[in-house]
Amino acid sequence: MAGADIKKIADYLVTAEKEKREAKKVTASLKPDLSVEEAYAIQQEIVNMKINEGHRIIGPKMGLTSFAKMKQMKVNEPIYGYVFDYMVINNGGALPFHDLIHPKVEAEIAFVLKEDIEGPGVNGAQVLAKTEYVMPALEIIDSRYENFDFTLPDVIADNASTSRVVFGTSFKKPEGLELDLVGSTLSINGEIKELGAGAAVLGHPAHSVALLANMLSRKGQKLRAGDVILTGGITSAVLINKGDYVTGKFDGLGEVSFHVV
Ligand code: OOG
Ligand code: MG
Repeated sequence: MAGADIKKIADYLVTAEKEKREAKKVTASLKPDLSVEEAYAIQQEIVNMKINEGHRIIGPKMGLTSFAKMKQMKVNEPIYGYVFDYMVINNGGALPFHDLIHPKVEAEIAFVLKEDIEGPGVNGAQVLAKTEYVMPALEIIDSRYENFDFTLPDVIADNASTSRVVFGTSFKKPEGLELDLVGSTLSINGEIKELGAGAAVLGHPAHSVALLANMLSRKGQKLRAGDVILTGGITSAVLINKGDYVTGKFDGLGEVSFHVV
């Protein structure tokens, strides 16, 4: 795929994000035979554009890590994208609905690394040994595509639907925690909409970070000390609306909330 075409599709997706409107998926007409490799090249171009605009990466994120989502998408490997500083909303803070297209929320566990992690061959135990702390998070995904209707390459090109994130303000050392057994509920206006356990994420959220390190190693990249990593939704994503109060509760890790205004 020519550099000019990669740039054109990256522009198309960044414009949809900025103009807060749905776009037709890339494989609908712009590039019907888009490959996973080409999709990551488009994602990289989007990342470069954001960095050139002065935004800073806070860390990579994993997506489609739950067996339910992988089955739904008919894929057997998760995807990754990048979270930027402008996407972070304070715990208990406000999410302006008009900033987004058709946002959904999902409960996740985030890792903060104290050491670099370089694949291949990384496992969950090695990840835990290099983790400074873990914290609860709510990720707000906002696919730029109509009705969240996309193929695997489409969603990779769209930076894995990454849009906003709220991190909890209680940090826990991973030692002694059983993150696979951490139960989590996702409530909107006091009503539980989704629930699950950490094991929904590839059996254990640390496996997600390990797989991310191994996937990045194929490109000669690694995870870095200080990276804040979203490991993927424990729950399915739920549509949110103006006026909603959203709360995620995580056994032993604390609570995260925000208000859609
Ligand atoms: C892709 C993003 C998925 C997750 O945690 O699984 C994701 C999507 O479903 O739009 O962030
Ligand atoms: Mg997610």
